[in-house]
Amino acid sequence: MDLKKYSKSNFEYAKEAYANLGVDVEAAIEKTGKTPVSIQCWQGDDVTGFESSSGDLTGGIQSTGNYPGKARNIDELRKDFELANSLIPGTKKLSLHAIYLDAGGKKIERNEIEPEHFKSWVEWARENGLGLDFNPTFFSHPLSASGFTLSSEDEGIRKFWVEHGIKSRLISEYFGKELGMVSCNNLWIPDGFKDTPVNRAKKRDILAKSYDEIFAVKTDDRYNLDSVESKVFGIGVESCTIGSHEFYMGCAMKHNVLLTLDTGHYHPTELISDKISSVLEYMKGIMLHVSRPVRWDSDHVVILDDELKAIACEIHRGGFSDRVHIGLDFFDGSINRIACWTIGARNMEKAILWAALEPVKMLQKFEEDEDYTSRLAYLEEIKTLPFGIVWDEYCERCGVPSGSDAWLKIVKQYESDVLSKR
Ligand code: RNT
Ligand code: ZN
Repeated sequence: MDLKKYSKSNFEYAKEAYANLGVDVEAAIEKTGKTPVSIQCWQGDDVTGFESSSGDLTGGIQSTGNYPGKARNIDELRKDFELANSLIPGTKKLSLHAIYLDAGGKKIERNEIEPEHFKSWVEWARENGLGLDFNPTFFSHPLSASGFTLSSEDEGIRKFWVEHGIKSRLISEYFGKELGMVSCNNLWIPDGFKDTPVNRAKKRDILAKSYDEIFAVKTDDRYNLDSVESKVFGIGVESCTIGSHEFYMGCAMKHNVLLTLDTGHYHPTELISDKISSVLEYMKGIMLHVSRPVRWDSDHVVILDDELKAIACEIHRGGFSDRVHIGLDFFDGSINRIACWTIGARNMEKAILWAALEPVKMLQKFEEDEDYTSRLAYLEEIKTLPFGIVWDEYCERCGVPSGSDAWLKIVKQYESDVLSKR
């Protein structure tokens, strides 16, 4: 798309079209630009990480494809992300996992990680105007090989992972303090059974005890917000996931932490968009892991589909922007990884803008009046409003290319100059 194709007068026309429905386009653009989107660092290297000796990806998750050019070290990952960052509009955070520590090649056990091992990330984030989020890594480790971490019956193993969980909370708090933007610390564990267990309760008791210990350490809510992530099943963990949705509903309530809703972690016909207002009725907040499951939790790149728009609309309609922390979670190794970041994150931004441009007041009034005919009529009509013109304007104001021709050219150039030489 040609950047100059849409003149100011086209934007004025789009503004008018929305204004006719009572929508303030300027306010929508401003709101979108201020809504943080947390982008997962692990898309850049297929969830490998940079521990001194990194092994296979385990825990029932998989990155498939071997597109050339994946980041092999911290420097490459940062350079790659900087490029993606320059192509994505809005306020952004980078979500780090513990395995992305910068320990100068020294072996640091997971239960020994400290803020100092992430100091260079903080400096880099500051230079790049990014916030940070954190994730303890409970997989890809010899002590997770049995399939159990925080729910392990081996007290030594369990304690090791409890310590890891506590350390991660302190690192997240450090991020928030340093960068002046709250950091979310997302706890996901792979624990579960391949085949039908006969003592689910015991494992869940152990897991609950582990969280009691992890959350007994207090952190400052202004800097760190913990979140717990459930899952329905993983590869090799098909019959029982210890940290199920119901388990974490209770856990999040008990410990007053956020609940992470990963869009790939439910049965295929369940909609995350419907869960948002339900969860927020009783809980203080949600962390989203926006992903795209294709037949399973496949973590495909997020596209601008109806459910993505519905998620953003639910946040906007409910006035939940301050309580829903939007994060992405996908990792596709079969196409250019910088393009994955760019496409997925731009789509999330598009959905946020789409939601901000919805004539919520008008639609909600129809519903209040039980005029469901008008509600449906307008929900359909707004699909053909000049959204693309507003999106282009938003991108331009953020100083990023508005069309895929422009950004793709830059990514392809980098691919031939840099990625193809790796
Ligand atoms: C796994 C969870 C988890 C991971 C990341 C890498 O199914 O979604 O969030 O994807 O921590
Ligand atoms: Zn996730």
